[in-house]
Amino acid sequence: MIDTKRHIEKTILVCYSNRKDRKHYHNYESLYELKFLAETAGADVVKFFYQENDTFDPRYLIGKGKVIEIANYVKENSIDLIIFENELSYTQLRNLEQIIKCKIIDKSNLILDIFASHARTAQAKLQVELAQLQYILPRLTKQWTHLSKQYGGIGTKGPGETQIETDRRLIKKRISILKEKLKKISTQQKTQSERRKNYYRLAIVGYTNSGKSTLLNLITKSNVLVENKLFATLDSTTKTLYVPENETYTKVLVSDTVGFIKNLPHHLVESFKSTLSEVVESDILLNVTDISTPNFEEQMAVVNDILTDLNAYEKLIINVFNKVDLLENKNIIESVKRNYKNTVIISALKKINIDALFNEIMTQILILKKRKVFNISEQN
Ligand SMILES: Nc1nc2c(ncn2[C@@H]2O[C@H](COP(=O)(O)OP(=O)(O)OP(=O)(O)O)[C@@H](O)[C@H]2O)c(=O)[nH]1
Ligand SMILES: [Mg+2]
Repeated sequence: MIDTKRHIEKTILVCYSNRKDRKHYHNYESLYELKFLAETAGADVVKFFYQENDTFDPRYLIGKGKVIEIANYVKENSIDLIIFENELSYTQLRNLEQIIKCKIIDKSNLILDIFASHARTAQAKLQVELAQLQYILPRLTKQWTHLSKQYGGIGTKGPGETQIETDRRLIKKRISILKEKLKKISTQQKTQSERRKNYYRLAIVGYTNSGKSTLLNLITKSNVLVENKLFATLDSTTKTLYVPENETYTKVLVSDTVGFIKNLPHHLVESFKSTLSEVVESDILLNVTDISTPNFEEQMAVVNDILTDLNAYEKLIINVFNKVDLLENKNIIESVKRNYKNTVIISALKKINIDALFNEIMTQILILKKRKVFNISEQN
């Protein structure tokens, strides 16, 4: 029988941290998230390399000694793939590959790969292809093309096999075609969103794997894909929720959205802006955080930055702290209640405290209704 399973790549992870530069400071914990990402893409992670200092070596990013240490490890342990937490310039990549005889990719490349394999709808596929081409364009060299042909697996998927990337001109042309196509889809979506204007709209946002889709399924009795993987959801799905109010119901449209992550590649955020229009057009955001993660506050900061970038930070926000069933240190509950507004602490999986969430949604809708009445009377 033919073994159709793809060769699982034996992988090591490398993270460089600069103590003097906040933007390039990464703690050791970052490697665990990178490991989860790599495993989501099907890699077998066997070792971490972490280096922290005050000045980076522009030739390799990490120090030469570290490069040699990694090169020896790769040779002795038959490593197939190295993934860097940090973004590498073309020159650094080339210099590293001259010493370490192994395929090297960075986190942006890895995330693009995961997005490529999770994209289902035409829009998501176009968005991912656009982001991939924009990533490849400045890195396009003989060596890259050579690598993409030579290796299968992580870091070489997507438009890799075609001849496209051998020619910058063709890539640029393809980029403009993709942009045109995406523009058309986004015009169609605008018509759709006009129709939705009569309803209150709620968008579920948050860090990847925080439980957004689980929550959508629970509150709207739906069945969208839930997985213990990063970026299970790439497209926004919209479902209807009827929120009880006195004797009647208020119809609310609820959208699930793509999750966020630290250092999400810039091109990817740009390409996904039309998918994220759900966030921009919504009235209320359900900001879902996995409270059981030790670095949940760091994750919230990442989400806040992206919301600010989308101009969505001023919206009514309900801070939903999820996975309370996994939380060991219960003191954290009191501290989040103190530190954040409009807080609900739930478990979407174990259905804990969901009534409180509905109450909070209703409270926010009443605030919106009052605002609307106020705006109308102001205009008259
Ligand atoms: N223990 C526990 N697990 C949960 C809870 N909510 C979600 N999960 C699990 O967390 C994992 C991720 O859930 P999803 O709903 O797919 O998360 P998501 O935020 O939509 O993830 P992406 O779409 O990948 O960004 C799944 O394995 C869920 O079963 C919860 O309240 N408690
Ligand atoms: Mg999801």
